[in-house]
Amino acid sequence: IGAWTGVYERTFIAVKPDGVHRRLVGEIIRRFEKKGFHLVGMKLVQPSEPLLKEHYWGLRQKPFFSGLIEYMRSGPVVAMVWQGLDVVKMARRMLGETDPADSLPGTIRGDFCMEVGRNVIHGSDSVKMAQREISLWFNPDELICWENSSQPWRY
Ligand code: 3AN
Repeated sequence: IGAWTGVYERTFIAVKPDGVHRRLVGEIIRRFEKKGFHLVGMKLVQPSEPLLKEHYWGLRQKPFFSGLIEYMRSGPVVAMVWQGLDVVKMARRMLGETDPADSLPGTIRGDFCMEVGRNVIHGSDSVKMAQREISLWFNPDELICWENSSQPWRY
């Protein structure tokens, strides 16, 4: 019963254009599903420049900022919200480090990419950032609220 009564976090995960192009969407979803997290929102989007600039606002001073925005605009992105116990931190561990070279085998970046500028996936780095990113990418009515279901385990 405990597993259903805790306060669940939500995190924002996005398969970046290189991940979509390389057909890694299914593999990534599979990993999050098998871990036990609940998918509460998902869409394929071509992100606009203003959206991406807002998303990466904290990196606006970095020398790679314009290249990052260009890369993120190069194709559709699969935007998702995953929910579960400690999901923000655990998802970051599943992703690996920002630089794939520092990412262990078994992590998504460790298994599927080589370059920091083409690192396949995004995941929120804190609960606060997750809330900000979820509200930036999703409308509330695009998210499913499993807690309100009479049988929350049947999702
Ligand atoms: P993370 O995505 O692991 O949270 P951030 O937030 O520091 O890492 O960086 C956001 C994104 O910016 C990275 N996923 C990567 O695509 C890009 N990036 C970060 N550092 C560099 C870098 N040194 N050169 C090129 N791109 C970078």
